Amino acid sequence: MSAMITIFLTLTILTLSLAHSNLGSNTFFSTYGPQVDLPFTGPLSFAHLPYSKCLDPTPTQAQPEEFDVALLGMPFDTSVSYRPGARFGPFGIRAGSRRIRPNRSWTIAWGADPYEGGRVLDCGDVPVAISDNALALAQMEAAYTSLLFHPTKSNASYTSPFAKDGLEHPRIVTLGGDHTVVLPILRSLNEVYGKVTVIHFDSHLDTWTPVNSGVSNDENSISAITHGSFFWKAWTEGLMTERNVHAGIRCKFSGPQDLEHDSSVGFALLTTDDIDHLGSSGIAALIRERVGDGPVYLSVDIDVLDPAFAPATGTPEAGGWTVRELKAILRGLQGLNFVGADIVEVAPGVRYEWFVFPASCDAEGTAVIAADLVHEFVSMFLAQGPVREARDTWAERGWVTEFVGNGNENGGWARKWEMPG
Ligand SMILES: [Mn+2]
Repeated sequence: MSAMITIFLTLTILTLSLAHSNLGSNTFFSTYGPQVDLPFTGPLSFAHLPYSKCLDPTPTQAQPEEFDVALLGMPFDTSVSYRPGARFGPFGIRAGSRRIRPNRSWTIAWGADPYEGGRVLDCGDVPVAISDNALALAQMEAAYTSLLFHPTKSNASYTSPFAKDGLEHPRIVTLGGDHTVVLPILRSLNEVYGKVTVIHFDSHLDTWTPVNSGVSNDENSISAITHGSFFWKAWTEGLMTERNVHAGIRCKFSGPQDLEHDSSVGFALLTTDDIDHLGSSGIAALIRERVGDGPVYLSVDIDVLDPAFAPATGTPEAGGWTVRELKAILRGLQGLNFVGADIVEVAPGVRYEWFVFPASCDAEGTAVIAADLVHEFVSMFLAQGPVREARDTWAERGWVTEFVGNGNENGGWARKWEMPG
């Protein structure tokens, strides 16, 4: 019996090696070229970027150990006031990014592909404790700090002018997770930059005190730290300047005293409805004026958008901005001194249709939007110049553009593009 097995194994090995040697030069590579990722193939990293477990002493991928921008998932959702599920945010955002790829990410607005040159790396997720929030916060802070002190890839000096040690530190785009993840992030940033100014897109204030909002009667307890109180906590710890700003606020309050308290912890406020008077550019201009030229941290809660666009989130609020409006405002912030950014409260698990009918479900739509916003953050962080319009690109290429106005002094809004014949 064992002789038969030996013969069988020998024949099998012979057959396999013959099959291999018969390939000759007729390999997949020689016939079809590199093993590229299609939108629907490959392992799950953000935008098909290289993926590395950057928190390990020996990263899983030997090659891309240096980066200028890192993506880091924080799948933490155990301090929410309503629906949990944001622990699936990093997975969902990566899945929503599948149609973004290096070499297929050039946009008119930025005039560049931010993934060109290998400066962006997906560093995976922080393994967070699921039954101990104090431990989870410590883990997220340690992870963020580990990446902050990672060497950068290029010689550019985006962050060194603001760093206490005068060195260049990478910028991290965090994939949440519920909004509480910003507290360990601000604690970590404080080590490098001191106080930072926060630009906070959200339908909610997130500055509520735990006692007044009824989530805890002990301000010093870990139970006091939730996704609705973390900015209050960050303020008490001296992590933020007095020039912070909320944009897109429209939730329901306990009364005007919530707004007074918000103002007392360093925030100014732009409501969702302000866009009707100011427009996207007016909103961006006020934000810029407010935050000034120091180090700025950008935090975007997906629920700043209307639930018509992004329903897969834990505490949806009706009457929000469109994706296009939010992107226009974000682009208006180009040139500020961002030291980091996040997209939080993406909870694709809220709608389980993802796995049943992905083409039309709410979870996928929300995740596609979140991934697109991450692409905007990365593009803005690595942009070489101001945001562009199509006519800038056409002009560079020698193509003719013509304004067709309505004759008034504003010159008219319709534009006629004459393509080369
Ligand atoms: Mn919110």
